[in-house]
Amino acid sequence: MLSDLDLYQFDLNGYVILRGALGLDEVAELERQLDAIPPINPNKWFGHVHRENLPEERGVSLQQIYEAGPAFEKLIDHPAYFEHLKAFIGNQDDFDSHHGPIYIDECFGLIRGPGGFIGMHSGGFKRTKRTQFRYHNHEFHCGQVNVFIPLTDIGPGDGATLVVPGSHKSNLPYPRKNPQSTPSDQIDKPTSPEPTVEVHLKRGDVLMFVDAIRHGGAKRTNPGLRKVVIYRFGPSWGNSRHGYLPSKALLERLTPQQRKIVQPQTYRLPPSLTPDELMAGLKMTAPEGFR
Ligand SMILES: O=C(O)CCC(=O)C(=O)O
Repeated sequence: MLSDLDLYQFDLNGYVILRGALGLDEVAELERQLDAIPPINPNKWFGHVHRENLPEERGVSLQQIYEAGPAFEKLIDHPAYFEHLKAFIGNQDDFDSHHGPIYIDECFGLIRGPGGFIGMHSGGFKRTKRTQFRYHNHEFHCGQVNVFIPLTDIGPGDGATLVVPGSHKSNLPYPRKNPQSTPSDQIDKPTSPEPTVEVHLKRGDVLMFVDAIRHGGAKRTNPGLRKVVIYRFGPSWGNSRHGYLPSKALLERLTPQQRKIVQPQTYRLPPSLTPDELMAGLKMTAPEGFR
């Protein structure tokens, strides 16, 4: 249930934690379906799930995870956060929502072991339009809102998500350079000089944050794996971050509302178009092109 406090905190901090939003049985089922995916090499597919080619410390990212089973399909419009998404992305009754309420531009399962992390990135001062935070005319208009679902408890040493509260509105980068930061701005707790907060979560909690907030993932120092699921939502005129297409089987299984979120656009084609011409019109890339 969307509360005034959720709206206030999301505006103020750039993130909100929905405690106990999912049932533990739902989380267990997500973990079971994730674990059922056999090991995949980078840039390879298992069915319609694709493993990204990430630097090793970022872990194993299994893209198009909504193809991995019914528990993941439910996350497309889960009632625990669906109203939050519509409020944070905004524009529910005008030209911006012409193709539907919202769109998933990326969804993946992410598994990280000891030593894994992702450096701090993003921040309001970067001003990217895709990830922007905006509040205008009594409405949010966010470009990308992330739904972060832990499948394991995440506490100290587990590689928690790091956020700089309020940084989705920042105009300047943090001024003190970290001597240990690499050119690609990779820094990690506890050496990060930025005023980060570690977001500790229990199974069943859901973290929602606007991608414009400065964020990263602390280095995991504990043994074992951190397993999470991340769905990124934006306006229905967005497009897939990596160019993935949902499978026909998935689209057929989904409810009309879910189908619109996975594939908002419907295409108008002239009757004379042959299947060959249609395929030629789609720009295709070899899987190796992905990053
Ligand atoms: O892995 C994490 O905790 C942070 C995730 C992240 O950086 C992102 O979703 O952009």
